[in-house]
Amino acid sequence: MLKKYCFGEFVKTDAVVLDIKDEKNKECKDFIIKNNSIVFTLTSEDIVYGLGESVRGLNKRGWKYVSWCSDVTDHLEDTFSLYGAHNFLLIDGKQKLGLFFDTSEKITFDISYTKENELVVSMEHLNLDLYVIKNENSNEVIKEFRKLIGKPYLAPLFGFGYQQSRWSYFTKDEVLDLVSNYEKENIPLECVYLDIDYMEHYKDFTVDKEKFSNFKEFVYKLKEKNIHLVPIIDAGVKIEDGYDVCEEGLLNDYFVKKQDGTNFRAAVWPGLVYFPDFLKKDTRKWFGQKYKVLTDLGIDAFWNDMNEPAMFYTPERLKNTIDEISKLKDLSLDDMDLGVSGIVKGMALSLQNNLEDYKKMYHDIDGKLVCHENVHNIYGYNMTRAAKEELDIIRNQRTLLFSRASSIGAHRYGGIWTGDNRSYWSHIELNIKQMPNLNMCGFLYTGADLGGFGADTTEDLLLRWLEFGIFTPLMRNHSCNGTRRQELYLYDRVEDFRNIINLRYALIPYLYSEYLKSYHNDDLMFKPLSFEYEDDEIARTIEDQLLVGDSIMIAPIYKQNQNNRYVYLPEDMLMLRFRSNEDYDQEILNKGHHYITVKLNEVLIFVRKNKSLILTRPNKNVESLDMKSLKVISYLDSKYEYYLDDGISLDSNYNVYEIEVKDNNVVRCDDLTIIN
Ligand code: MIG
Repeated sequence: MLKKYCFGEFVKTDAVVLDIKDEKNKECKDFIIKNNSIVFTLTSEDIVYGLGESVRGLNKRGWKYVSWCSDVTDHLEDTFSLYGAHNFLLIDGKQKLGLFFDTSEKITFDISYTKENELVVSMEHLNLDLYVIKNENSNEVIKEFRKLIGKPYLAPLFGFGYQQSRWSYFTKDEVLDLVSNYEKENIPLECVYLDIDYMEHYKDFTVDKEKFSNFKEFVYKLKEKNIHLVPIIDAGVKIEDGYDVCEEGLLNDYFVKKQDGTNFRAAVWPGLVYFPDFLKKDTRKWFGQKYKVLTDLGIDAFWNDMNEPAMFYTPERLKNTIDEISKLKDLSLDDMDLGVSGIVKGMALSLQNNLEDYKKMYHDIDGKLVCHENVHNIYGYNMTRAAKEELDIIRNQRTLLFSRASSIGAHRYGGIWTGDNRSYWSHIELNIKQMPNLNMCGFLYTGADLGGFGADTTEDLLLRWLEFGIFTPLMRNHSCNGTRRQELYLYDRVEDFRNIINLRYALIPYLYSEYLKSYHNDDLMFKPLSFEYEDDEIARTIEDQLLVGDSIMIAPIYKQNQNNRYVYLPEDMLMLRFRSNEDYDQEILNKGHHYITVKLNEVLIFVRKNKSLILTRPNKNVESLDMKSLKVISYLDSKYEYYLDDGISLDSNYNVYEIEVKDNNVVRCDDLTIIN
């Protein structure tokens, strides 16, 4: 059952693709309205899933969250908002209730924070469409919700390869050096990222001619090796005479305005910038077509950054801050008290991403000026939409594309990565817990900065994180400048890293097939155990074991110096302990509690009863994988439906190959070759 309740008015988000009629004033027993809040009653047993990219657990109970796309480098337990505004919740109790709060405005979720048995959803003004989905079964709620919001972005198959990033690889030589090191160590490599320093003065759609001379030749040279370069595109457009993007934007009125109609300015990496008004169709068309500058040079992959939008300061605020602070300049040393230091610190810190500055931005929506505050959460979404819509026209095939800021709706246009995490063990755990919630909100092509973006990594953390990362569709190792380097060949355990990456490549047929299933069947690729083992009270509360696709369960290690972990099996399973795709042992474990040894170079995969895992022979890149030669590891008899498409066409015209195992023999495999 799906019902829609409309409250107030807000700028259309286009998050929903179905036309559902409003239940107008009809009574609904599922919630009550109190002032500017919608209140739902929870029982103590209810689990509340959802909110996609947010901190804390898989179960969101016991905290409050604010949907407000934020450029934040602290992903801590008390961080209210990250980069995404993913307003979907699933209450898993006796009945399952899916709730989607469709709005462009800021919204707060108090989930058993103020009162244990209440979910209170508040806004400054209740301007939203609330969709309520009811079903007996969590999987069915998700299916219905995903139908409501439309098919997710579909990544190219090469997007499942191993990707290496860093802020930044500064020159062509640095990139070539990286590539040759991966070659030397025989570690597969699919994509190399170009962070902001590849540009001329951080100007979008330019390439620094000195550091990256003959760029096209360079792109094609890497293409020959099947390596894709992935340049970053930032939201802000540098203000500079003679810079075509700036001049065209000015000429055609494509930028975000101030209330008086002049263009809004702020500073980001290029210095002063204008922000394209992505809420305008014309702006989207124009900006999206700009990607052609790079696709003409052979580029087929992009990441969109700083599109909350992030700003370092506005010129007005900086000037005002300097003026205010300089008023203090005649104070004597004895006057330098805490109050003065508080003022100075406070002003400096509030230069960045200041709400008052967002309130000074205006969008032109069908000729009406709309304050940015009311549409903030759909800004990054529309940048990605601009890129995707035009790239599809320009390239007529899949482009690898993902964004930092997003809200539901954006899932149709690109993937997302989870932003500036840190090399913390707790951030591996966060990554694990975010995956199912992101899938629920429609984001399938997603992943975290493996190894951690901020702070210095360690070899064991990087290895453990990759051991989880081999399951995430977006598998990218990225790190901040100034931190310890994270390229795999730099470490003593290079053989372990090679084995892990090879295992990832061996798993690509399975992962891609399960990804396609989630796409076509509106399912989760990463599922909490409760979705499949509903009546198992222990399984219901487990947050650090996940089902990945239909056949397997994983139990990653996310703590330092721990070569053992507790694993709960909701049914008998076949445990595979991989040291490499070839070197593994297997053991049948009974339903129940286990304490299992997992050495630093080992990965556990649990095959469910009457299911099978498929693997291929790894190779140096996705292009060279034989997706139709498969090894099958089955636990008892099984039938596996192998989904496969060409990995690059915009539409996924997929085939389903059936692999049937009976009495330890593959008795059916359609057109596939079975390997040992
Ligand atoms: O202000 O482009 O999240 O991945 O390396 C920082 C530099 C801007 C933030 C992104 C990060 C990227 C960095 N960017």
